Amino acid sequence: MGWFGSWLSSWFSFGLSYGLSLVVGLAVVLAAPLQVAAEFSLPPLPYAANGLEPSIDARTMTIHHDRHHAAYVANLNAQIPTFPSLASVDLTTLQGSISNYSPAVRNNGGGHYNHSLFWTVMAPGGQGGQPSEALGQAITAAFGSQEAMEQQFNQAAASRFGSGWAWLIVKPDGALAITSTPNQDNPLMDLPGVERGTPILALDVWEHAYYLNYQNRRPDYISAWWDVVNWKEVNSLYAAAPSTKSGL
Ligand code: MN3
Repeated sequence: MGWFGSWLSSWFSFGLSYGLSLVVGLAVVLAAPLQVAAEFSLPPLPYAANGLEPSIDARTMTIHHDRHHAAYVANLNAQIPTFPSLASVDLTTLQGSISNYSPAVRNNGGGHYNHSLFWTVMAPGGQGGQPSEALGQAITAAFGSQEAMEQQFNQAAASRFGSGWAWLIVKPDGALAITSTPNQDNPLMDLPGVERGTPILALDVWEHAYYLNYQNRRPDYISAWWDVVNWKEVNSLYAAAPSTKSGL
């Protein structure tokens, strides 16, 4: 087979594979409406992947969102056939009844809720604003000062052994508290040992959240993270917390 034969044959195989992929693609598109839509979906990052630099680098954000968070969503949806009620429960409501479900729902449902909150309580440096007057007063009442609150939060984040989260929560009595949870648990979960409340600020201290840039220096990550806290969102979450709504 001369050059013309090779040329012809390569175009033929290209045409064949292209044609096949068109057929497969068309079949997927036609079949899609027949499938049950996935109940939970991955929210987009509310800023560019490099928007939180230098506190959190773009590669970490991309892997964290596109792979880790996406996996929690996919694995949670994979539990719907086992727990059909998942298809009609709101993600936040799910946390409060998590004890009714399997460890897979707890880990992946928690992971989906925690990360969905985490992305929103961060903003590019200089865009996060400041604690509102109401939140500032609640912080002073609970901790003595903003600085004291941050120190206590840092301590909770740094001392969480292994993987987990640090939280600023609004307790059922309306007061603020700092707590931490292991793995993908969170303060909304109806589990023994959880200090319960409405999360208004969250920090992921899993190694996947910082290891590429900070390696084992978790305290440096925590310290840099304060520069990208989205206080505007934290203020809204505080105002909307069930136990503070009556004070509005
Ligand atoms: Mn994470």
